[in-house]
Amino acid sequence: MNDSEAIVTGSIGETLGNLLQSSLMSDDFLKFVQKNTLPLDTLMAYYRCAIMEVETKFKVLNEQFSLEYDRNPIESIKTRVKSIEGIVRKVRKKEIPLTIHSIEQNINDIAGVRVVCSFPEDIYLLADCLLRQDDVRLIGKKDYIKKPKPSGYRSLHLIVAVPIFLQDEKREMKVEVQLRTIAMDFWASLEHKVRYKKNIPENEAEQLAEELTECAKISAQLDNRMQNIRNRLAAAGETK
Ligand code: 0O2
Repeated sequence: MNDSEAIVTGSIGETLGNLLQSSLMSDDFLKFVQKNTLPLDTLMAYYRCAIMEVETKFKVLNEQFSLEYDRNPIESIKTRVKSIEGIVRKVRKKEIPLTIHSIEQNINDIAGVRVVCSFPEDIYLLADCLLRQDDVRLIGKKDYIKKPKPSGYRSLHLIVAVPIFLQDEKREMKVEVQLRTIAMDFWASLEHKVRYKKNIPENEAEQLAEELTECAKISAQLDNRMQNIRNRLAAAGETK
């Protein structure tokens, strides 16, 4: 057991465990964690540093493309650190021990970077450029573009480890990178709203899910057609 694990399995860890067992996901619980758990705060700061590293890598690539080819493959980059509540939910879902060590080992998406592109081919181009960098280690890849989820969800997910450089230490941190087109992002944000909307009658929820699956197919077709147009323009020497 490492130092940070020892701290959380002490009195704070015990209390967290009890609160979890009794399903107390209250504000008090969250405040308590934020106020008392220094190792968690430190870990979250490390994840924020890792996000900065990865976000900068994408910004650099975008800048280079802009100089070299006069176009920006990236429309926007969104980043987030998973909330403590989200982490606790994942701990419960995965049935892993509630320790700092286990959270760091088993939860891969505490640090999240979402890169939104206009065209599907840019997703793979950017993913390749990122993974070729010698300080980026690929841990896992899920290609929901080639194989969409049954809901219709599409995106390319990479779990990477990147180093962060602290005062006396180099530390490898995991970051989940989600790459998607504007159309995929639009779809996912609407689907997310529907998914978490409570009080929708069951048959209405089913119809909405069907409608969303249909929209996902249409948006995939749109992505492909727009890509095709861009490729034809490039072939005609109008763009790269
Ligand atoms: P949030 O708040 O977006 O972070 P894992 O344990 O992480 O390996 P998991 O959770 O099945 O297993 O990973 P997966 O399938 O790669 O998906 C993780 C994230 O992808 C989700 O994060 C969503 O952001 C997104 N995602 C996956 N499937 C869907 C979907 O059907 N619809 C939408 N809108 N988003 C999806 P979280 O953990 O849900 O939360």
